[in-house]
Amino acid sequence: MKIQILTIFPEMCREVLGGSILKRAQEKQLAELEAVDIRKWATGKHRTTDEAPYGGGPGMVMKIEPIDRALAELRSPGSRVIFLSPQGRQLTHAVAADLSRESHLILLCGHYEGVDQRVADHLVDDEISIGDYVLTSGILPALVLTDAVVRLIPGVLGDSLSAEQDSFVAGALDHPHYTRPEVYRDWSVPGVLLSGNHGAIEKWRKERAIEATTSKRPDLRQPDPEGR
Ligand code: 9D3
Repeated sequence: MKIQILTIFPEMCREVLGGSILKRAQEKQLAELEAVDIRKWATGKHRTTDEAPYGGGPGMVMKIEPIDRALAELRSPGSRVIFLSPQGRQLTHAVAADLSRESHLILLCGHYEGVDQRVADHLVDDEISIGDYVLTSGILPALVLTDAVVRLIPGVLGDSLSAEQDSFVAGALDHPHYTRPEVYRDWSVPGVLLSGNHGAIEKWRKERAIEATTSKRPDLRQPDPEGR
């Protein structure tokens, strides 16, 4: 899968795209991740990408022409252009899973007060937000979306991890995890985890996961196969 992040601050993305899981995905040739500078398609002496809003008011608005030219050049037959915007549908695990099956994503980031409305109305295929809080730009949302999508591409994580995650992660919280020491101050590790009884450990983990979900995130609770 190819993901291109279209922004006026490509440097801000490159650091994140070159680290950890995202780096490994690229080394394994499962993903090609690129930050692309909108300014490349800006014209004039000052390569302007933004101007004052029609109708007045504070701040600047990103111009449509450089974005249109950029998208015309970057789009491919199977590409999906996603505008990161506070007005988009919210990113969830299900949306990320859907996007992980695409072959080419172009993620358009807004900056300043916003982007000329004609971009959202005529030039993009999809509009996505990462949640109801105000950020300063669409860059972090584009990186969040990239991270959530790339880790779902088959082969990027270990196979055991990915199989588990499909049936589980989207619908419930994880069970608690412990490592050494067995006792720290007077806080001890639950005895069942030291018992060597794998059946009992599996049962304990399932129960703790359900318990955590019910008490902390009841909205995520999904009925078990027996409908409870
Ligand atoms: C300060 C201007 N705001 C008026 C209430 C509008 C506004 C413009 C631009 C708010 C945020 C932004 C920058 N944010 C994004 O581009 C963005 C975003 C976000 O802020 N929160 C969650 N998801 C996203 S996706 C893109």
